[in-house]
Amino acid sequence: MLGLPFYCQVFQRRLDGSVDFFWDWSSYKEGFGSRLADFWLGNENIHNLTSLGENAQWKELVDSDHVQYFVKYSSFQILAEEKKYRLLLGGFKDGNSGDSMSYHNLMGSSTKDEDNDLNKGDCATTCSGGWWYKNCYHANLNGLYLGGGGGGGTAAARLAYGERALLYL
Ligand SMILES: [Ca+2]
Repeated sequence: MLGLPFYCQVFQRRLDGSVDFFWDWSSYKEGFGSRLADFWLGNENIHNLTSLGENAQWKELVDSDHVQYFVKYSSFQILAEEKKYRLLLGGFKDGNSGDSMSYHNLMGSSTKDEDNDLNKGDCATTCSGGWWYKNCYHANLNGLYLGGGGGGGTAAARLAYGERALLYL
């Protein structure tokens, strides 16, 4: 299980794969799933949270084969919808998983009905998620849920798969 202090603001959780994460733009905007189980808080909510919180940090816990990987970035903001919920990530600060998110910095969000990536194709559809895809990803925590058994290789590579994960401020 992934545990964390109660005062953290969780904006993504995937523990049991009970919730489908392959949704369209409006679903990623509003959020989906259950706070009691797996969910995405919603890009609009995350935008509001991170634009108010000047000290917002991206923190990530991933459980792969029952090994926990943690990574933290010094700051985290996503811009408004008219900026396509662009990701502004500060520097890699701490963690045992390697840096797989910096690759996604400055990208707009992409969903299966809105392609804002740099790939000739459509990463969100190819990779079955909604994310700040580039060409396409180093981390894909909203992609297909593999239940902690997928990935393999290095910790950073494991983060590219849908493992048990928590993203929080
Ligand atoms: Ca594209």
